[in-house]
Amino acid sequence: MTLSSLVLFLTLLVPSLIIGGMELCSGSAGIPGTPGAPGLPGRDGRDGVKGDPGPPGLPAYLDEELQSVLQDFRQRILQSMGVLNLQGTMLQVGEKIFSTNGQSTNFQGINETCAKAGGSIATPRNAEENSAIMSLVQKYNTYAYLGITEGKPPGKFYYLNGSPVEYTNWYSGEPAGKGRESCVEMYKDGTWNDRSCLQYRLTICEF
Ligand code: MAN
Ligand code: CA
Repeated sequence: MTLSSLVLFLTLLVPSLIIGGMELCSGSAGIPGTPGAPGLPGRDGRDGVKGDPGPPGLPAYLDEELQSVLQDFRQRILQSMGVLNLQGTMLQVGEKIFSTNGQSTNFQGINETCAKAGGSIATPRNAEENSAIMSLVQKYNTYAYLGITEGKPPGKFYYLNGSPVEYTNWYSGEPAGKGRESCVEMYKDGTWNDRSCLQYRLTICEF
């Protein structure tokens, strides 16, 4: 028996090896562990193909269920408008509605209040709208700021959307602030004065 076949013989006979001075005993395979937890959901797939068209619908005016829902909406809206009109806090001029909460604050506060309510600060575009705002100023006996501010050059005024004012109703001699008065207040007679934006003025919004 050669030396190499002796080594092979011993290796097969004795299932132990010595590696780097550490003795490892080989045994039979253990029982498999329990399966791992499920993974995270995958990403959304791509959109599927467009479906077939649905069955033909009724024209809206023949759809009784739809018509009854619309009638209920109409009834509810008319009820709410009746209540607001009676309270006198709402004034309709054409498509526009002016309303006040009766509170006074500075120009920035008024803009925030109106935006939160889903509207914007009252901005008269013609004499009729100006009169509606004036009636609220008179009722609450408090001047109101309008949605108009001074831009460049000083003495030139713009709507809050940046376009130059068209309709105006300045008090005689106004605007006279020449860059020192950047907001516009309405007096009780409906005329306008350019004024610092930090006064407390009546909150009137338009919707
Ligand atoms: C007077 C006028 C106005 C001006 C105010 C400011 O009423 O000069 O033009 O805006 O004072 O207090
Ligand atoms: Ca002024």
